[in-house]
Amino acid sequence: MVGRELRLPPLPAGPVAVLCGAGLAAASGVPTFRGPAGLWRRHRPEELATPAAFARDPRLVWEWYDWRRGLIAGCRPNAGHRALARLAGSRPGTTLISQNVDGLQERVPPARPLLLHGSIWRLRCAGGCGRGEWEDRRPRLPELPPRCPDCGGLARPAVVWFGEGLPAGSWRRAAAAASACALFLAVGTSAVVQPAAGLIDLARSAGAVTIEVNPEPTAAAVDHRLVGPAEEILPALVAALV
Ligand code: BV8
Ligand code: ZN
Repeated sequence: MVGRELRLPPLPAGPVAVLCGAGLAAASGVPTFRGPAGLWRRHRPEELATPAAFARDPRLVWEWYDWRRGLIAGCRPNAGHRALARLAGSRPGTTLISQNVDGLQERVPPARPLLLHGSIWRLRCAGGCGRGEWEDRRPRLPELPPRCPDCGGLARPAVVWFGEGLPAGSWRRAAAAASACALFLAVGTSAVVQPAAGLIDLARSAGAVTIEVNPEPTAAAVDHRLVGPAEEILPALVAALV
């Protein structure tokens, strides 16, 4: 912590679960959803990240994702991602749970976060021809909207849109981790989007110590708030946890 000593609350022994939000990637240059830079051509994410928006104008939705993919391709993991990777690699029983689709945490081994909302680097067939998801890491796609290689129908980003259910396996494992942890960290999330934000309450009701890491206090009911940027707080917090 440059200039300011970080005062940490008592940290329990036992498993740790971490819920990561867009704020974790802010220092890498990825715009958050509800921050000033969250707008694209005057559209809010909640308007574009929906099945209805895609059905209405798949090209517009794909232009937004293609722009984000191009932007994220130029971003690198930051000290916050590296601290969480250190935690995952050094403290047994650590579970990283991410709402982010940017793929940045996955670039810092050994962290393999549970992806609640999918990945912007994966696509799937929107026509339901049965082809499984596939990865495409090209920063800008040659054709918008992209097509399914098997049936030639529309492809869609393999992310969870508003109104869609979360991947059952990831959700089940995330809820299990939140219910069994001794310490739950909510990092860089406005704790607005459900059911992800509900993991904080689940952990707290199961007896975990809950800590929020965010420059802006949120409405989340937590035991402690470490007010500041994740890229500064997490290295010091993880040093006290491993
Ligand atoms: C579901 C993938 C049911 C896409 C995302 C009314 C109508 C319809 C639905 C609802 C409704 N009311 C509630 C709902 C449910 C809805 C919801 O929660 N809506 C919200 C807006 C109220 N949820 C859903 O629809 C979910 N599905 O409920 O389905 C169902 C069940 C079974 C079967 C069928 C259906 C699906 C939600 C998933 C949506 N997809 N992403 C894409 O990315 O394109 S959500 C999106 O928001 C991102 O994933 C993002 O990560 C996530 C959460 O946002 P945050 O991460 O918290 O980011 P945010 O910008 O909000 O905040 C950033 C924070 O960082 C701030 O607090 C800031 O202070 C802080 N920060 C800034 N800098 C830093 C920092 N912190 C630390 N360090 C820094 N340096
Ligand atoms: Zn197909």
